[in-house]
Amino acid sequence: MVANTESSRITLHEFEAHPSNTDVVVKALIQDGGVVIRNVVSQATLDQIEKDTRPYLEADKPWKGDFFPPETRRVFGLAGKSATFMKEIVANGLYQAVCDALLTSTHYSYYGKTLQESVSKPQLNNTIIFSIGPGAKNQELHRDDMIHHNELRAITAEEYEVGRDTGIGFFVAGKKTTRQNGATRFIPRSHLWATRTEPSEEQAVYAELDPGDGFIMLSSCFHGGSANETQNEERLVYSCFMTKGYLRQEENQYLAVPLSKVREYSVELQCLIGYQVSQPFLGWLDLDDPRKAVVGDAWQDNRGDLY
Ligand SMILES: O=C(O)CCC(=O)C(=O)O
Ligand SMILES: [Fe+2]
Repeated sequence: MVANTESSRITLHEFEAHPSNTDVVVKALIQDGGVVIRNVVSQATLDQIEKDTRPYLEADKPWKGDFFPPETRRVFGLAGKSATFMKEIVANGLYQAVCDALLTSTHYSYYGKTLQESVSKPQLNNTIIFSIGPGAKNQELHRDDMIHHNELRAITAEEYEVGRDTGIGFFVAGKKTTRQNGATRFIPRSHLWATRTEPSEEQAVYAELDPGDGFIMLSSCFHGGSANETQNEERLVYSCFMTKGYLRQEENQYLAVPLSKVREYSVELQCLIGYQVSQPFLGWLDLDDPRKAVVGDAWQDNRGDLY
């Protein structure tokens, strides 16, 4: 993937989807803001996710307003609709390790004379499938961290500090994505810009992916879904974002996902969906861990972990 202007001739890094690549992916993200990940999921996994979600995609209606072109269809609330999406994409080992490295927050505050350490782990921000149909126009370039009012100053990659980004996205191709059919385009290194810097289309590159490949991107990067100039190809992308544990989730997981579905997941996935406390004291239920609601009567008091 190469930028199409002289000024931003950048070749993006590509890595295999293995957790042993966490450090190199983190480094590449700090440098470029986005990185291609090869072989995230198999065709069989893509088929299963499509089987789980195609009916919802078909039932979706055109967007009112101009954030999405009318030819785009979406599915949300994937935790309640496709366990395969959750286990194979959201919980992907490399993606989660990268999110842990860049979105975990550790805060120190005195309780009397004791300096108390509080750790806030990343949580799921949203889950969306994007199907861009033939004839769709470009979605405008935007930064997804606008949702968290993330006002940033311009820096160099060397000055990047963990904590600057409020989210990290993962876009996995359900079908081959090309420049012609509407691949996600993004501006490399725009995560280093001040927030109020105007983007220009000439700086964008296209995340062209084979089915099952993925693209990890910092939320502060300018990007957008692209025009589908083909006659009959669907641009299908399975996406999710993670965010910091102390920020509000973009997609309200507590309303989007029935508790009966949450109960079917591993403890790790339940925590990612939002059934965990962000230390100190954020998100409690009866001053206890919110997993209490998932576990029910068998719950053992876990109040000590709030703080
Ligand atoms: O469809 C895409 O490739 C990206 C969509 C997007 O960026 C958004 O809806 O925020
Ligand atoms: Fe976006």
